[in-house]
Amino acid sequence: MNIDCIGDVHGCYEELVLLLKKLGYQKSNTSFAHPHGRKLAFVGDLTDRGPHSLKVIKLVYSLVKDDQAYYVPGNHCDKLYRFFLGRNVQQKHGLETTVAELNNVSKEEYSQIRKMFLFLVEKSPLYHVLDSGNLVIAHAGIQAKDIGQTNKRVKTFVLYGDITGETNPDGTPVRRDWSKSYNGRAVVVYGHTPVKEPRFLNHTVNIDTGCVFGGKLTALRYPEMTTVQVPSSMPYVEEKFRSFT
Ligand SMILES: [Mn+2]
Repeated sequence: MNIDCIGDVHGCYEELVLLLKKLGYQKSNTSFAHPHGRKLAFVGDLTDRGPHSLKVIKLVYSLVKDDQAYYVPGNHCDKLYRFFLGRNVQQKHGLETTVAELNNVSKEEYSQIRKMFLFLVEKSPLYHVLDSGNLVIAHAGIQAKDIGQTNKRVKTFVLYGDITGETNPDGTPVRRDWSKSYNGRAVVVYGHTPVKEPRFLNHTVNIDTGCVFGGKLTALRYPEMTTVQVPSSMPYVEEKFRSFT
């Protein structure tokens, strides 16, 4: 099973198309396909902050519908999902940019995009277990003992990471480095925490290289375990990147 895993896109549509082309995907109707039958896997956070969230939703919807891609939701996807369901969610931390795009399309297009996004979230698992259990795609990661489980605690972990409930001085949630103690045999590919370069540790790979913060959009080729990247067109925001010691 050959899969190209894609990090957090956050509305960076142009970078995504460039990355798909660089990976060898070719345009077919509304989506893309690989001549050697490779598949894509998105680690979630398709929207918010970047310039073209709606185009990213449409493209990933087409890819998933055509069985060219796997998708798992991220915390931003979960919030947009609840927005589309009419729940009272705060339009901040990037959601406001996606809502602004939605306010600029016709009623017909709005309901079309809403349907596409509900399909994506409702038809996808919280995390994907692929290649006979050798590969797991989870937005913020998952602990080995939780693979196969889907309770509320696992959902929070998969969407938000190993949070303590405390906040850093800058207001961001404190996140523990779960990958440091990951002891599973399956390779866990995840995103959520922007890093300057893909981070390989204990059979885990963080491929969120902060495209929306001016970093790069990264793909991890599985099982080759090599990366392919395109630079971001967004302004660089140094403080958004996490460094590990
Ligand atoms: Mn993200």
